[in-house]
Amino acid sequence: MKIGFRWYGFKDSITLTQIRQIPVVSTIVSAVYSSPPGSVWGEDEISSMVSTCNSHGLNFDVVESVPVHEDIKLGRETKKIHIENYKKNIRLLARHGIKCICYNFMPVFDWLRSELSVVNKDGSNSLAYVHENVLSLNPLTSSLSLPGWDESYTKKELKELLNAYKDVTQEKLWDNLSYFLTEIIPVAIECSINMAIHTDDPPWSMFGLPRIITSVESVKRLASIVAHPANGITFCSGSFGAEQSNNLVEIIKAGATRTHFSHLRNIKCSNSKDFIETAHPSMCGDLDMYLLLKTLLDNGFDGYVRPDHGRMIWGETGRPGYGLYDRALGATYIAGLYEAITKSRVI
Ligand code: DNO
Repeated sequence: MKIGFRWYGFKDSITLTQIRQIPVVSTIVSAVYSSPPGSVWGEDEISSMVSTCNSHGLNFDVVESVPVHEDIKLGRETKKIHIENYKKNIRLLARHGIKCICYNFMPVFDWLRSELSVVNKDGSNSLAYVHENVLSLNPLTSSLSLPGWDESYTKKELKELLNAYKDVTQEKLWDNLSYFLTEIIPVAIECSINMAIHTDDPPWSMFGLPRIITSVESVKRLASIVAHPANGITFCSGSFGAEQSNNLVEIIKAGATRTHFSHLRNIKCSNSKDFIETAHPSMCGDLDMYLLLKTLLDNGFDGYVRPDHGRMIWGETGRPGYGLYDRALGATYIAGLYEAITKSRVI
């Protein structure tokens, strides 16, 4: 298992020098952010990211994410061009030593929180999700913005896009995902790249848009579309954990041979859908992080892990969820769990 840290590229205010000083982190998780979804990434940029990471004593092994163009998720005829570009990106990234590509299949929006800085008792800030506030949120007028959202759309384009999804049921979205995977997984196999679909975050539909990577059934169904380990998942504890009927241990076991990447973070749920992101340790939230990591390892997990979002602590400000300090604490906590779990096996 290798511990990674997300870095938002050369424009990130958090530097590779800082990341290098987190004692347990060896891998950078990043992406080319200057290319629009659906396009072929610039080889020069990939190569300079790889060499800059290497010169800081880090490896650039995991891409999060190569975004999937909406035309693919919508199953439009133009999907073919974007799928060809996706294949080119897989080949390009493999040539530069990338081992794992994380992606998601959530229509229009990536992860969602309604509150970006809830003040905790200790004075730190957390991201939170309040379902009632989300229900009253209109994506066409809201100014909410989260890292990972494609904000290149005009309001008119966004309206058209939301409209285009009116006929896309969950089943239709599964069909479109199947088509995509059947096309790209053979290329990933040929290039020895593991594809790892991220859990929908949170794992339920919103704004009338379908979401399908939400449960143990989803993991099984995903795995059956192309029966090869390269067709894998990113197990995200905080995303699956937000749905309280999900049994995370069962999900890990079901996805064991397909889990190449794991996002570990903790949450505290306050009613059926509301939750707040907490510090990583088990005692700070509802999730038993020891049990989750132990189940992953006991079931053969040997992929990449990264601390997921962190709170803002010690007066830090920055990209929601992606400050330095709390994520660094998360990384060392994960390393501590890993040491305890693996040593207790041989002693
Ligand atoms: C949230 C992240 C997600 C993730 C994408 C993967 O912080 O885990 O934005 O990167 O959904 O495609």
